[in-house]
Amino acid sequence: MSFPKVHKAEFIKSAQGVKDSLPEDRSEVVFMGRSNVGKSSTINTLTNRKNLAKSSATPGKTQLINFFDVVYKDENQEYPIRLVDLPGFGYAKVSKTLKEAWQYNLLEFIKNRVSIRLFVHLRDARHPHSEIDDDVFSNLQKIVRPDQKILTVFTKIDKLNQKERAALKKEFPDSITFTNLKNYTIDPVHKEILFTVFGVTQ
Ligand SMILES: Nc1nc2c(ncn2[C@@H]2O[C@H](COP(=O)(O)OP(=O)(O)OP(=O)(O)O)[C@@H](O)[C@H]2O)c(=O)[nH]1
Ligand SMILES: [Mg+2]
Repeated sequence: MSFPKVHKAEFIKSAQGVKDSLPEDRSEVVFMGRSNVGKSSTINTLTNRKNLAKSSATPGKTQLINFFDVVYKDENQEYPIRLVDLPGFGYAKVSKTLKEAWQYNLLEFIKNRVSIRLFVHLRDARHPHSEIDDDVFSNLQKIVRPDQKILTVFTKIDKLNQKERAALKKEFPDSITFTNLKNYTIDPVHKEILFTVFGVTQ
């Protein structure tokens, strides 16, 4: 049997918070991380689509919660999931009021949404000890439920040399190291999604 592949991917909706989000009718994989770390790009790489999620060199591009419905498929079966692109945290150029409103909305969202099964925490491979990411990770650990998992993905490893990549892997053995540039495989992330949500192994 071959491993399930992305068969369909479509943008469904943008929301501001819990209230205007989609009904919780599909298992969700949430992408979170600092602004500009590569959340939207990673969703595009995963779905093999150039512009499904809007990515930009300007931090703060994603300002709403964006939902994408994705269907994996193998010979026998379809595996429907939902990918959720969250606004990045740590973006300095918005007003304090807007920042606080976002933080409140995002926290409400990740805490209360029962459909979330996997938190993908993206971190910049060049700054593996960033304090804000350490805070996010420990706060996630406090709220994660038994049916949920946190996956750390280090992005932008194209910016590291071989020695630095090996050191990163050694220090964070449970993480996935990855780049959206060049032909680097994103299969480990697909595998983690399919295993966590559907128990698919292979
Ligand atoms: N070198 C390198 N650049 C990347 C990688 N992934 C994304 N980028 C670039 O980083 C910038 C930000 O990428 P986005 O995917 O928009 O980042 P984001 O986390 O969605 O940002 P916000 O929506 O602002 O929170 C873009 O210029 C991307 O082309 C990567 O793996 N390596
Ligand atoms: Mg984005």
